[in-house]
Amino acid sequence: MTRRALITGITGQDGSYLADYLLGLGYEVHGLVRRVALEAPESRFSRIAHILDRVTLHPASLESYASIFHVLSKYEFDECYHLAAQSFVAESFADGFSTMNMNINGTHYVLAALREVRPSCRFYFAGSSEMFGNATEVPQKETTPFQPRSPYGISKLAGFHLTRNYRDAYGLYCLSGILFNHESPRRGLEFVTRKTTTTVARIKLGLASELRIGNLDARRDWGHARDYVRAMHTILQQREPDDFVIATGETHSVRELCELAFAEVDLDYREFVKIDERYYRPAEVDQLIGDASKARRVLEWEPTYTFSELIKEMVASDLALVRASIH
Ligand code: NAP
Ligand code: F7E
Repeated sequence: MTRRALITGITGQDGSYLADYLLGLGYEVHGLVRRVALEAPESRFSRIAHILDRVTLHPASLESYASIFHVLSKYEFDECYHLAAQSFVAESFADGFSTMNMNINGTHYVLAALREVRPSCRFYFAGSSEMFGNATEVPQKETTPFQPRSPYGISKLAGFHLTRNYRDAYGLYCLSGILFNHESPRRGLEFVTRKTTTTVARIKLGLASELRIGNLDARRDWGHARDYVRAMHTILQQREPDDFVIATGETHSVRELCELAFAEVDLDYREFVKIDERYYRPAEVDQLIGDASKARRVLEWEPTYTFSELIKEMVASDLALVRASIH
């Protein structure tokens, strides 16, 4: 029988790749979108334009329990991937209240509505390595204590605990993926990888002269979103619900990212990168590196992209996009 999945945040980077992946597996895919997305489809649907005729979209907001309840009552969903969130860490410092409201209450609304009308639907929560924050253990795994350093990290930790509590208290099949940074040509322009690769393309094609950036020494474990959505699906197919760290096990600095991205177009990053303190965070997470050995062992999950393949693909994609915008 055809399986039916609901993706909140289907218009985002992960939601769009997950929709591609689930359609490929023969799923009936539904997405929850903000009304504004329906009103400005050209820009808001750019990542799912190629599958719009194959997915069913429902207007709903993370701020409205009623809208979420309504969608969940209408269809018998087998799986729910809760990816919608205010996902930009820097923005969470600028407006911690909105981030908390959306990410904590939004998650609670989805869980509460599922419990009410679809208790048999499996639920995936998009947890984050930002929950580890100032980690006391290197590399970080499922048992590493959480020490979030941003309102975003705190909101994700609350969502993680809500998810665990619904599992323990009400017996729902619900779990969290604790995903380290994952990127792609569909990454939002504000995140450091995409900001770098798109600016590299603009510099190469004569449309920009510098890349203004913050902390070059921050280190992250960067994987490819395509690999990570595959992990989301596999996590939800296990007999018992359980939480998993998903990561590559490698860490690279923002400086290395810049060096690599500029080298792709035969430029020296030192000539173009300018430090701009506006991009420093009030509390930085200096380094993250994940230990995904449990996922490798239990899920047989492995990343297929290396860091340099990821950055190569992003630079090539941004060069093509910028070229197309010129002609
Ligand atoms: P993203 O590109 O920023 O996508 C976020 C999605 O959430 C978009 O579809 C957005 O809709 C939707 N959304 C935001 N506020 C909403 C609201 N009030 N009501 C309904 N929808 C709302 O994020 P992503 O990179 O795909 O990440 C997916 C999830 O994984 C997020 O929860 C993120 O926090 C988490 N995560 C990401 C990473 C990573 O490295 N990418 C790592 C760990 C965890 P619009 O298109 O309308 O804005
Ligand atoms: O920053 C440093 C910045 O914004 C990465 C989200 O998907 O992954 C993402 O969160 C690092 C930080 O991602 C700039 O200070 C330097 O140390 O690309 P980012 P993030 O904050 O790691 C986690 C796992 C999530 O869950 C989130 O949803 O790069 N950095 N200079 C900069 N960052 C940005 N954005 N811009 C700069 O100019």
